[in-house]
Amino acid sequence: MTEEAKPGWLGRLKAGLKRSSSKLTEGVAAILVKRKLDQEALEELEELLISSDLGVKTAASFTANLAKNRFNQDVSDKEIRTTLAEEITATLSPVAIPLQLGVHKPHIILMVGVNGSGKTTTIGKLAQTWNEQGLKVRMVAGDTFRAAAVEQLQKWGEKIGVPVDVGQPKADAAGLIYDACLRSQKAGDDVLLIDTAGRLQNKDHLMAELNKVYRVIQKFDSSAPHSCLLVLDATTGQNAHSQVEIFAQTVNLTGLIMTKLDGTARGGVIVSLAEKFSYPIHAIGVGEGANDLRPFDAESFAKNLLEL
Ligand SMILES: Nc1nc2c(ncn2[C@@H]2O[C@H](COP(=O)(O)OP(=O)(O)OP(=O)(O)O)[C@@H](O)[C@H]2O)c(=O)[nH]1
Ligand SMILES: [Mg+2]
Repeated sequence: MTEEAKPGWLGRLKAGLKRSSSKLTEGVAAILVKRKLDQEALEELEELLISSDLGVKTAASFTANLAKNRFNQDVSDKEIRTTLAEEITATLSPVAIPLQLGVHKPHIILMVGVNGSGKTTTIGKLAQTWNEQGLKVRMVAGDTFRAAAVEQLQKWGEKIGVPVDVGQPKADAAGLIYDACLRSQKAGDDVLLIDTAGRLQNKDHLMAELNKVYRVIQKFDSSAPHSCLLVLDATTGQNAHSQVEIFAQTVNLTGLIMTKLDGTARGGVIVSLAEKFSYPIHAIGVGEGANDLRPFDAESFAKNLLEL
C-alpha cells in the first residue's frame, strides 16, 4: 500500500464499517451507563456481540474473560472496545492472508458465489490492480446465460484494457472456460480470472454445473484452479455460513472475499466466519470502485469495527 493511498483507504474502511461499528460502540456504551460490570451487563454484552454477528464462541470467550478479570468493577466503554478489538484481531489474524499469485502461468482463478454477491465487480477490481502492476491479465465471462453479465465484464475489460473471452449466448460455460484456459496459456498470460454465474447454494443443478466447470479446469491443468474464491456479500450476515458450507462441498475453495462491508450493520460476520472456518480471507470490499477492494488486514479491521 502506498503512503498516498493509505489515508483514502482507511477513511473508506472507517466510513464503510460505520453502520457495523456504530451498533457495537453505541451498544457497549448503553450497557455500561452508570453501571459496574455486573452479571446483567455481561449478559447484555454477550447478546450484543452475538447480534452483531461476531460469533457465539468469540462472544462467550470475551465475556468470560471479562467476568474473570473485571467483575463488578468500573470499566469504561473504551476499555471494553479496546479489549474486544484485541480479541477480534487475534481471531482474524490467522486468516488474514493476502491473495498471492503462484508459480503457474496462467494463475487460474475461479470466482464463485451466490447471485449478486460481487463476483464480477471483484474480478474487475483485481484485474485492474494486476494490470496496473504490469501483469498480463485475461478475464472470461463464464456467465453465459445473462447477456448483461457478459456486457458487465466487457465494460470492465474495455475500461482497463484487459481482454475478455466470451462465448455464444447460452453456450456451455465449461466448454467456453476450457477454451479460455488454452487461449490464455498460448497468450502467455500471468492471470486468468474466470467469472461464473451466480447461483444460490440450494439449487442443486446449478451447483452440479459449477462442479462440472471446476472439473473441466482441472482437466486442463490438474493443479488448477490455483485459487477458487468464494465471494460473500456481508449484508447477508449469518447466511454467509451456509454459503461457505455448500460451496465447499461443490468446489475446493481456497479462500474468501467479503464485499459490501459498506452499508451493512453485519460486518461482524467476518469474525464468526474466521472463528468457524479456517479459510483465508484475502480481501474486503467497501464500495464499488476499483480502489475499494483491499487486502484484508486483521488489526485495522478490528480497530475500525470498534471505532478506535
Ligand atoms: N457498496 C458496494 N457494492 C458492491 C461491492 N461489491 C460489489 N458491489 C455492487 O453489488 C452489485 C452486484 O455486484 P456484481 O459484481 O454484479 O455481483 P455478481 O456476484 O457478479 O452478481 P451475479 O453475476 O448476478 O451473480 C453491483 O451493483 C456492484 O457494484 C462493495 O464492496 N460495496
Ligand atoms: Mg456477475
